Parts: sequence; structure tokens; C-alpha cells
Amino acid sequence: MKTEQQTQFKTAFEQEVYEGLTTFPKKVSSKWFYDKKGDKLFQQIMELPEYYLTGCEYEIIDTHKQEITKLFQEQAGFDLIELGAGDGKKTKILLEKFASEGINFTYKPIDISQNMLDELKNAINHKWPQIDIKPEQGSYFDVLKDLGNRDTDRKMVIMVLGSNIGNLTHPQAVDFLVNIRKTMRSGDLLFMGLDQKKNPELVLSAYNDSQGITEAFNKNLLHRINEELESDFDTNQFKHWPVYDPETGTAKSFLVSTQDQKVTIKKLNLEINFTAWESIHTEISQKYDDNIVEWLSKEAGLEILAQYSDKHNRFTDYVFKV
Ligand code: AVJ
Repeated sequence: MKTEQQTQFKTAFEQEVYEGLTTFPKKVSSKWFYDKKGDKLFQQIMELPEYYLTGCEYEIIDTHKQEITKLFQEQAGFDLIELGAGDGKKTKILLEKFASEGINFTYKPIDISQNMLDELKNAINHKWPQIDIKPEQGSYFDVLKDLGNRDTDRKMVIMVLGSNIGNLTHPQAVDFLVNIRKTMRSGDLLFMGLDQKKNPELVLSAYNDSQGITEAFNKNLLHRINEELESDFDTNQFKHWPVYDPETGTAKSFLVSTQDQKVTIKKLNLEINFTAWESIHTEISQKYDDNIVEWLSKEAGLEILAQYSDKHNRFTDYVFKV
């Protein structure tokens, strides 16, 4: 049954939804959150009072921009490559500083969303016309392949902000870091923001905000399946359920079926049964501490050169070298 079906998948989305919902326990990856509506909802999340991550990293970069600039600037000039740039809100603090000091650099924001990149480029061209910006649309995977084949002697600084790698398990994160490390040469840097272990109440409320935006973000996955794969999920019959395990530092989000129900996914030629209180696992948001980060970087062949935290130690930006 499953093998017959597999030959018919037209997209990775179709295949992953099929496999995730026919396995036990059910799961669908958070990487599918980000359609147009999902991008909007995530931007709203970043404005939420409970979602401390953005404000903390903004504070860190603003407080330490002088030292960060110095680290980046050692050598003649550098190419700043940002993976998952989004709206660039935090990066703009550095861009402003580099521009005002006449620093020799280029900026390559990379994002899966062409929409976000267009907006970012317009905003930067308007505010700092002197900045050499070359956006690139693509997944981390495509982009890292290109970076490996770069033919220039310029120093490269790779930036991954917002605890974006928190959606990866530790083995996946090591893999990702190894792939980054392979593109780096001596003198190149990796600047990466990682959310820290903290009071579990603070973590949990970041994923369970009072306005229900995170709930809508999680449930948007079902809406996306409804739209793109012609299914009939009733999102009112699912409950947004985030949990946080302070031992592992893993926040997980689920959608829990509140009753027995059957869902039909036409494009997959599939009927899915849910028993009451059965879950779909949709996301992990890993929290870190220095020990975990030291272990990850050792596994990946990287070395921590510097680190900066906000005043409450909720979030840390690490600078790695090869
Ligand atoms: C973009 C992966 C960092 O896990 O905190 C926000 C995504 N999910 N609220 C995170 C997210 C629910 C976010 N990252």
C-alpha cells in the first residue's frame, strides 16, 4: 500500500504529510509552517510580549555591536551571509553600524521566502543605498552547497539568528553545523543565536501566548494541508498543546484531537483516523546551555571564540571559528 502510493508523490510536502500521518505517533515537521500565512503569523509571534527571544537578541546585538563589529572586521573586508534572514530586524543594527563606519562588507540575506527578501532589499536600498546587498532565495541546504564552491578570498561571516536551529534535534544540528564548518576557512566566523534554558514557565508561555497567535501558527499547518492537499481538517477539533522538559531543554508542540474523527486528504487518496486525544507532533524548539553548545561545537569541529548574553541570561549569541 505504502510503496504504491509513494510513486505518486508530486512534492516533498505531499510525501512528508503522507508519511507523517500514517506513522505512529503521528507527526508533521514545523518546516511546513511557513507559507504566506505562516510567515505573517511568525512575524506577529516575534512581536508578542511572551515571545522574549526577539527582544533578548535585539538587546544583545545592540549592547555589543562595537565588539561584534571588531570581530567581524579583523582583515580587509568580509561577506556577511545570513541564513533565514526574515525581516532583518536585528541584523539592521549591525548594518547601520557598518554603513555609518564605512566598513568594507557585502550582505547576502538568504531566506526561503522571496517575499521577505524583496521587502528586506527595498528597505535596505532605501535606508543605506551604499550597502552591497545580494539576496538569495533558497533552503539552507541549497545555499550551503553554493557556499562550499565560493571562489573568493574574502572573509566570510555566516549568521544564523533567532535560535533558528532550535527546530533541529541534536543529531540534525550537528549535521547542519558540520555542513557549515565545511564551507568555512581559517578566519571565517559563524555567529549564531541560541535560546537558553531558563524558568520553564517563561519558556512555556512563549509557546502558549494569551492572544492565541502561536495556536493559530501551529494550526495553520492543518489549514495548509486543507488548501494544498484538499483535506477537511476541522481545526476546532484540535487543541494546541506545547510542553517543555527542563531536563532535555526541549519544548515540543502538538495538535491534539479532542474527539474520535476521520479526515480525508483527497490529493493523497488517504483517510486518517484519529482517536480521541491522539496527538500530532509538529515542532521542537530546543533550549541550550553552555555545556550543550560546547558539546555541539566540538562534535562539529568548531571552536567558540566569543559569546554574548542579554542581561537576564535568557538568550546567547555565540561566535564560532574553525
Ligand atoms: C523560528 C524556530 C526559532 O522555535 O521559537 C515560534 C518558531 N514556533 N513560536 C521557535 C516558533 C512557535 C521559532 N524558531
